[in-house]
Amino acid sequence: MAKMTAQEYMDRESKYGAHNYHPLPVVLEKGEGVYVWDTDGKKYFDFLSAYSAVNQGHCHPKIVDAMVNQARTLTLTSRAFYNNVLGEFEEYVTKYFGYDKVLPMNTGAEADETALKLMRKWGYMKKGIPTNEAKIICCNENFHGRTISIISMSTDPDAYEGYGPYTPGFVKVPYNDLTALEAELKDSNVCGFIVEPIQGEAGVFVPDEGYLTKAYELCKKYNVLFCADEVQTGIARTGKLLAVDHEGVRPDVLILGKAISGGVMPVSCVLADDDIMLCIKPGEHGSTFGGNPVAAKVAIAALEVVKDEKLAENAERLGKVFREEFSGIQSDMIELVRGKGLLNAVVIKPKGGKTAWDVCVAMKDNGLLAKPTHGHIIRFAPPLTITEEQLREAMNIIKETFKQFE
Ligand code: IF1
Repeated sequence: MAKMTAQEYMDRESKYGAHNYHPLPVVLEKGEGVYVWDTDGKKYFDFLSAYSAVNQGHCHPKIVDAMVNQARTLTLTSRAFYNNVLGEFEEYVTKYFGYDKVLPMNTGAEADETALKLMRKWGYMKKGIPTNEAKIICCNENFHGRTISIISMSTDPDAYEGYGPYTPGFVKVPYNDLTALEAELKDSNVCGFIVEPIQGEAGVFVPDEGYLTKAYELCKKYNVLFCADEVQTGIARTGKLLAVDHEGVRPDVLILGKAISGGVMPVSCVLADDDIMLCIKPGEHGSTFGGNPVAAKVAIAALEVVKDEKLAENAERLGKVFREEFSGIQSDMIELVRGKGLLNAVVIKPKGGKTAWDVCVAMKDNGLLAKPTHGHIIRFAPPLTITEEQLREAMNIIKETFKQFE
């Protein structure tokens, strides 16, 4: 059978798949390290890394081997029974991040939902908040996932419009605004504050130095749990193991996802100490696949790769190279570049009717994949395994592309 054309692949998705995305017109077939190939054999730098799920590079052999070996042995027991692998993961990941306990889930949204439930439980059982009165503070322009309760926190109409009625009990405050945060923390019914250490989807908003530290201190002052959603910023992406490590803040509740599996399958989890985590009793929360043996082995391998290959250090060093090189590009379409480690974004000024989308399509034609967010921002997030030589080659593609719009 003759190979399908790229258009035929795209048409088939459009015919049989829900239209809940508008992908860049490229059909990928293979991934290895920082590269992906399309169905016509064209090679690209992947500068999205599946929204920071592929920090260890595509199809990392150590992670894939861990997956295949366990998949041939025992894939799923459910939590109705014990198995020999879940405890190994639980011990490894709690020691790796320095917490008493872990609650394993699958997607980032499920881990966020778990964190919301955990903070409410703690609020009732330990803070004495009256039943069904618990409130959680969240930030404007947040992104924590796509479930009904999570979009009830959202200020982005694309995320929440048409999905009401919304879950009550969320109080929104401006991001990076300690005064607004403290004003709401004074409400004794507040059990938690959930925050992205850097707002990814909003366009890589890095808060002021000290914001996370002061926010944490305010939470302690008012006996409120500080919850960091590190689904996108965690696992070495910003140049430290966790983005909160830049300020030495230790969240009461830590949410991980995406690259905790190296992008080979959905793995997520919530970490907390006993006085919080043990508020959830047997039978009060769970998931069929949460912490399954394959996920457990994959996550251990993915986290070992982060340490063995010093991915945080690499992200820290090459992130600086990226931002320096980018600030040297002469283009009146580039408004500014911002980010931390290898989580960066460029704000694009439309020119002659050309937008960030057009730049991304042109970069695609030149062999580099990235995607705009919120119309005029392009996120650049390559796998953290990228070498300096590969980064500079990618930078040349980006520079050449912007020249095409002069
Ligand atoms: C999409 C971006 C969006 C996340 C944070 C939880 C989740 C995410 C901080 C939920 C997921 C993904 C979702 C994906 C695109 C991407 C994303 F911010 F990374 F760019 F959408 F905003 N917390 N982010 O970033 O994790 O349930 O997806 O495993 O929905 O289009 P998930």
